This record gives sequence, structure tokens and C-alpha cells, in this order.
Amino acid sequence: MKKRGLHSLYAKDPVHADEAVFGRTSHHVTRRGFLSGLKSLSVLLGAEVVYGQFMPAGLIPAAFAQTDTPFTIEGKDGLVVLNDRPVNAETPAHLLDDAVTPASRFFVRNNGIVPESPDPKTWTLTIEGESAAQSRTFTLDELKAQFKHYTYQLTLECGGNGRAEFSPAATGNQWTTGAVGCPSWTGVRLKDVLNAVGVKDDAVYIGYYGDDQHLSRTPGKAAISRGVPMSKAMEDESLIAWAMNDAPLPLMNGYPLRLVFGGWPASTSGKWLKKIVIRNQIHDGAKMLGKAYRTPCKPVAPGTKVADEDMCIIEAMPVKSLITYPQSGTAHTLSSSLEVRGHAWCGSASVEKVY
Ligand SMILES: Nc1nc2c(c(=O)[nH]1)N[C@H]1C(S)=C(S)[C@@H](COP(=O)(O)O)O[C@H]1N2
Ligand SMILES: [Mo]
Repeated sequence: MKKRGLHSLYAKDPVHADEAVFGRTSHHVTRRGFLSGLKSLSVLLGAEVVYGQFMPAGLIPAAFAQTDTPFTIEGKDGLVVLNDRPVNAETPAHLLDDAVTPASRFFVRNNGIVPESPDPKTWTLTIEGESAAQSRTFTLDELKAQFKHYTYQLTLECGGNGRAEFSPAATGNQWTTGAVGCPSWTGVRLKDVLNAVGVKDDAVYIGYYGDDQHLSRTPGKAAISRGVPMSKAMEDESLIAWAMNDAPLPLMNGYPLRLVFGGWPASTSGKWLKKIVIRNQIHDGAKMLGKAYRTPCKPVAPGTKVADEDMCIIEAMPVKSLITYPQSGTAHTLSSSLEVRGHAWCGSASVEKVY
């Protein structure tokens, strides 16, 4: 079930070291897992903890106050809805305080129309493409029976997370800080499935197709169809997953099956997964071309116009951190100390220290 060794820091494991510390050097860091700092920052703030024990669980729904829309998403709790067509919702920072993100707090980013009631009994996944040795279709039960299961705690962050702070403003969902989460995921290794089907020598990329419809409902038109290079596809932690935190995936997060590429833009982690294509070229599905999910290959001043050919596909996400406790706006007396907690993460490297 669980893979230890080099990657154990972010495998789901009782001893996995998710205890790194804000404001102190620690090597207990995760590469793609959140690094959860639960230690006091008193040293830095010169004060002492007073707050947490007075905060009854009943206060949490105050997060709803951040939005005036009555729109709620089944199974989600306290998310701020940015758009209802397609449904997009992010998590207020203080609701990302857990070391393992609860499914109810995991953000939702849809590009199209969510499948209505996917049936796991009849669900199939097909592997094909010009660099696949053959075309093969698996039922969900066959995937579960034929391949070893793995569980890893992995960070998914939308490539657009933080966009609301751009100046000049960028188009698209105005994510503040909450299009990120780090739950545990269970499934089979993508590489085990690809190897069972057969990967030709000229393979360079995989692409996914999901069961969601384009907003226009044009038959056969994908809302999004992205992918990753073979090197990422063949990593141990790259999963075809059916569970989040040991429960079936929430519908909004891809039930019954999705890809999970920890640390990479979550747009690569295809939801409602029906088909994977093994490509002999960089996948050219919806939202792979033009400026979508790309950044300028070389840094430019904000607002600079960049030609399409100078935009590069985002791969591993950059380093970032988020304070999740106390809640933003909390009043606190100057003379007493305050514990500060949060997470730091990085798409492909280790976070060693947070100042
Ligand atoms: N089939 C499908 N997969 C998808 C998407 C989608 O709209 N359809 N959105 C992508 C984007 S842009 C992101 S950020 C993540 C969001 O995953 P989540 O909704 O589980 O948080 O799913 C990715 N996979
Ligand atoms: Mo995204």
C-alpha cells in the first residue's frame, strides 16, 4: 500500500514528517506535500499563545460570511464560490489549517459541465494513442484488481491560484489563495497501467480526456484535455486515483476516477477520467496551446505582451506558503503572544525553512 523510502515524506504514513516548523530550520519537509507548521512562532513574535482553545468549532461556518451567494456545493463546507457556470470554488485560508486537507475543504475548479451521476460499476478507462503499443480498456474493478494500490499525500494547486493579486489584472477566475489543498490520494500508479498496455519508444507525452462536457455541450468537444511529459507520467507518485482521504472522490473532484500529479498545475490532473492517450508529440488537447496554462519562458515586466511562441507550459509549481491560523482579521492584544501556523509547499523541490 504505502511506499516508503525517498518519497516517504509525502506518502501517507503515520510517521511521515509533516511537522516542519515555521521560523525554524527543519529538514522534515515535504516535496509535494504541504509542510504543516504547527509550532509556535512566539520566538519571532515575542508573545504567547492565547487564542485557539476559545474557538469553538461552531465559529468555522463564519467563513460563509465571506460570500453573499446562497450557492452551496454538496459535500463542501465553507468554500467561497467564484463562479457557478462552470462551478469554481476556493477555500478560505483559515479552513486550510489541517495537516491533511479534508475533502469538504478541497477546492473545485471546473472548466465544463460536471457529469451528472457517474456509475462506478460501468465506468471504463481506455488507454490508446499513437505511442501506445495497443489500445486497452479497463473497468474500474479491473484497475483495482490488476494493479497494486498506493496512497500518497500530494498537493494539488490550480495554476491560477493567487491570480487575484496580479497587477495589471489577468482574466480568468480571480483566485485569491485557496485553489490548493493537500489531501491523501489512493489509486494505482499511472506507470504500472501504461507499462501493462505498452509504451512505444517514441512516446513523449500523455494526455487525458474526462467525461465532463464543454459548456457549449457540443458533442465530442472537450472542456479541457491536458497532460504531462512521460517523465512525470512515469513517477511513482503519479496516480490514477479513486479515493481522497480513504473515501470515494467527491463528485466535483472527479468521481469516480481522476489523475493526480502532485506539485504540478492541477489542470494536468484530469477528472472523471475516461481516456489517456500516449502521444508521440506534446499533447495538443484543449487548453494545451496558445497562452493557456503557460507563463512567459523568460521573466517579463507585469503587463508585457508576450508572443505565443515565447510562452512555456507550466510544469512544477513554484514555492509558496500560506498562513492558516489565526484567521485573517483576528484582533489580538499586543502584549500576549500568538501562535501562527501554516503550510509551505513546492512543486518539485524541498522547502527547508520558512522565515
Ligand atoms: N475533466 C476535467 N479535469 C480537470 C478539470 C476540468 O474542468 N475537467 N479542471 C482542471 C483544473 S484547471 C484544475 S485546477 C483541477 C482542479 O481539481 P479539483 O476541482 O479537484 O480541485 O482539475 C483539473 N482537471
Ligand atoms: Mo486549474
